[in-house]
Amino acid sequence: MINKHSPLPIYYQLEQGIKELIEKAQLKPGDIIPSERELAETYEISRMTVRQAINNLVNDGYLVRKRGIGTFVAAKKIEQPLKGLTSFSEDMRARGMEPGTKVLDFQIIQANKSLAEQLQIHKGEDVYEIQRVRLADHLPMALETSYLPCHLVPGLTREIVSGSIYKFIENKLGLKIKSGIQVLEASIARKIEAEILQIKEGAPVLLIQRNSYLESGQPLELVKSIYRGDRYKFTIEMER
Ligand code: 16G
Repeated sequence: MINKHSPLPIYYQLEQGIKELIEKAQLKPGDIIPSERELAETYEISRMTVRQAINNLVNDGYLVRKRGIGTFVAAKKIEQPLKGLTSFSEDMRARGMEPGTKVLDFQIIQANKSLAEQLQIHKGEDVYEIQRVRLADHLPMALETSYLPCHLVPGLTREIVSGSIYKFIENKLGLKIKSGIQVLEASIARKIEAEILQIKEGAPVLLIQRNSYLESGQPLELVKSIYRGDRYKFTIEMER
């Protein structure tokens, strides 16, 4: 796994080597990794170098450290195709996982200038502001803040948003959510976000903004989400 004559740093070679074993399923989720000392002895490298490789793999979500027990191969990341305009609840169910939602905030606010522009409504109009933690099999995956014009989604309650908003809009209101634009950006978790998502402050996250539209072209929602970088990866299918 390690070539001391390679121009690549040793920590990097070890990191790539372990990653490859995980990707080839020679190391499986839940498997324990040899200790720092054992790895250092096996490859005749320093413990500092081993620690650097392991730290990077922990940050990237390939390994998890359990204090006092050891370091283990993490559960596989959720691979989300960026294709259909699906909801979180649908995505999780499609994978056989149980979607969950913790509502942190549900209130009606008056749109400021920028919100009014994005939702194509007048400044001061009522908008739902909803903050939810989205869970998969009881584990927090994303923190989502949604804004929807009240007049488009009458009767929305805290109880409804603890389930699926899209289901309510489509099945109860009979509206068709037609299209969306999504922007993805890399970032790191701030303290409060890290606490909510149960990750370390400074851990990598993906910021996603979705603007979605009804058949009429009217903007339905503006959603800003923070996804755990250690649990999620996104795939895009392309043709040429
Ligand atoms: C997804 C959408 C979000 C939408 C939500 C509805 C992304 C990045 N965001 O989380 O825009 O509001 O699904 O989910 O995919 P729900 O129907 O389960 O409430």
